[in-house]
Amino acid sequence: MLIRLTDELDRLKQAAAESAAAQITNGMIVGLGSGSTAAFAVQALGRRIREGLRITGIPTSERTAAQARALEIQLSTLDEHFKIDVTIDGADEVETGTLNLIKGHGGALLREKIVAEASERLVIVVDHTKIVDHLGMRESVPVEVIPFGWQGAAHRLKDLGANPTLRTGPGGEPFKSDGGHYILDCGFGPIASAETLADELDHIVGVVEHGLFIGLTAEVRVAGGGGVSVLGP
Ligand code: A5P
Repeated sequence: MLIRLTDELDRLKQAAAESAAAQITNGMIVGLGSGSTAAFAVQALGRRIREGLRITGIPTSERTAAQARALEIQLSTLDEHFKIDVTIDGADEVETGTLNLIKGHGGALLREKIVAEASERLVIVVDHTKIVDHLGMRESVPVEVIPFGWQGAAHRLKDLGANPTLRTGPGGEPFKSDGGHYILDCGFGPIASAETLADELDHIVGVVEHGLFIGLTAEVRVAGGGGVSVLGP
């Protein structure tokens, strides 16, 4: 039963991702997101490139860069292309109405946010289980911190009402992001004002970035039983 459920979710993720990849046209600079849903988009772009599409990709993680290289997608950096036409990425939660996001459960939130900020359009691809009325209802907020003195940042996060948990790897060691930072997963429960919380997180010393993506989303492609629907501002 569990396997069948996973298969169904994968089918939905793929449908959302492929519908976004179909929008990409020749010559575009494309931000390549991270996570299992974004990986379906990268796969679809690889297929379109074999059929003649020409794009330049800006990856949001080492893992996505490796996938893109294997698919022979031409890659570049923000040094060379500071402006990105479209980024296709996944999300952990999407708030209806605002289209604000929680991202970072895959650990790539810092590069994802940098690429999103540099993008003319951020297209989010999700299955319907990611849509929520209020951010924080189901998922914690990942907060990326400098390893030095991370416990101090954890105390400040507790003062804000979170219960920070240091993310660990398979052997129990602290998980390290591509930037060499730690991640504190912070359960806040339903967040009354994501803007206010984002501002508070921005002011904690030692916090590099957090997974609240506010006002960045241009479009969300949501796959459900009835097909892929598009949410816009
Ligand atoms: C990666 O750091 C994340 O922001 C992902 O985009 C997010 O966790 C969604 O991942 P899935 O598509 O695997 O659910």
